[in-house]
Amino acid sequence: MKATAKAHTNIALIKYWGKRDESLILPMNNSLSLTLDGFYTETTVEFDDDLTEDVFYLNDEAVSGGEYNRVVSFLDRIRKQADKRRLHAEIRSVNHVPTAAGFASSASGFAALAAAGAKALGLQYSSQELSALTRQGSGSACRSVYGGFVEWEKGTKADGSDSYAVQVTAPGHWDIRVAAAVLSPDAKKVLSREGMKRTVNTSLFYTRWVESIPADLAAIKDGIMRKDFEKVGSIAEANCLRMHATTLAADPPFMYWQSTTLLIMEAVRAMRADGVPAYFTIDAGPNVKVLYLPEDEEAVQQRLRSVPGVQDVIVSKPGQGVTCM
Ligand code: 2P0
Repeated sequence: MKATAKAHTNIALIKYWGKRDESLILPMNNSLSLTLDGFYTETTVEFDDDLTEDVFYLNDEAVSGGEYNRVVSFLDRIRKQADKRRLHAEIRSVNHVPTAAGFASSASGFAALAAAGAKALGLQYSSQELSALTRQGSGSACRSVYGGFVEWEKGTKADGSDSYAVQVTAPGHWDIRVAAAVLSPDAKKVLSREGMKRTVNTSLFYTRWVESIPADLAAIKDGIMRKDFEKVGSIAEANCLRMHATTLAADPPFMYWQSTTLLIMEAVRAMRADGVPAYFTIDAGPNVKVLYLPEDEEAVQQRLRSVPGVQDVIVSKPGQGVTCM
């Protein structure tokens, strides 16, 4: 009754932003991501008849409070499916992130937890079923079940059974790179869960955001198939800006960017003006990820490291999907 799994995080190029069902984690829109090899979580789940409650260690430290409760509720879903409701587990998770700068991701965490938890209880899931289960821990995590470019299909059913991710292309399809520029490790002021809820409920731009997704998705998938880097990068950058625009039009308004975030955005645009194709994308925080081609690795790294306030730059290639050991 013990299993270990490894999952990589992913960066959305078409963002998931807003839920239609908060409890089942069903999104308002499809999203599309690239799984990254530079950041991953390894999780071991061991069920034990002698335990009277779950215990959860993250990077060797016991976790309690909200984070612990979220893991326990998610394990409850797996226990229910295995009809082992009273069986408790020791969960040990290690985040392999090359810096302590707030890059730990719920995506790799819940994908590894779902795979290890299900395997430890002997549940045999297809990737699609595992993705739908993982989604219920954290939305973006359902995309980390697969490597390469991945689309999360929002689905239309009320029970969420048709809301899961599918692979668009395998990691070997196209060697593009993502540089993560690390800013100050300040805690997020508005967590993504709360931020998306406020945006759905109050943002003047939210309807237009949802309406803009199908065209972006069709165009970016065409760009991925043809390996048209400028097309993929420019759509990703525009989609990111639109997501952040919805937060500016929320009530009360909020923004995730810091001054260094803007400096990096300017540096990326300056690189393009100098003939280096590079595009940025930003999630629910100040850190910036930059898409570029392998031949521009040195130029991009140098430019990003020269921006005041950038503490580190971590490079990723397309990563693999979740694996069990
Ligand atoms: C994404 N983000 O597509 C978007 C872009 C942040 C900005 O998914 O509430 O941790 O657990 O489903 O997946 C972050 O939100 O939220 C996120 P929950 P999650 O990657």
